[in-house]
Amino acid sequence: MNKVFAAAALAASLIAGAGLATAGTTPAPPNAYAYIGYPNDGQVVPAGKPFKVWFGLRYMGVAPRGVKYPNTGHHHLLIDTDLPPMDQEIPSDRNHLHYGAGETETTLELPPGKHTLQLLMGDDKHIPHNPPVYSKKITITVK
Ligand SMILES: [Cu+2]
Repeated sequence: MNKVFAAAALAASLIAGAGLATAGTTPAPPNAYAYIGYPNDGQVVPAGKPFKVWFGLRYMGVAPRGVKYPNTGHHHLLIDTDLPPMDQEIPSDRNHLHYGAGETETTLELPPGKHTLQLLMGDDKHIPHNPPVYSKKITITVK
């Protein structure tokens, strides 16, 4: 086999492999994006008091879990954690909250200190879309 061709084939298979590992199979509009409408990045919220978190989403819709409808998904709020693997079901634990009823806001109470919040959309099976739709990670201080 021609060496150049072999190298190109290897590169192509590596790219295909990387593509598979970085997203689920449900398509999302390429311009869709999520954002946290409240609180703001760097905001200080009072301790011992629940606060609202607003989920923002553009160019995509919200549907409850289990509902497969084009260009929709449901919100997940990631607290004090990084993005999970993009080709697997989003974990469900105290750091990964699912809003499977189609909620677009929630009320949180967090212990004093710095915390990070980030939104990640999931499809009907809680798997991120392709391309994945997630917000910027913000940091807030509870005190
Ligand atoms: Cu979910």
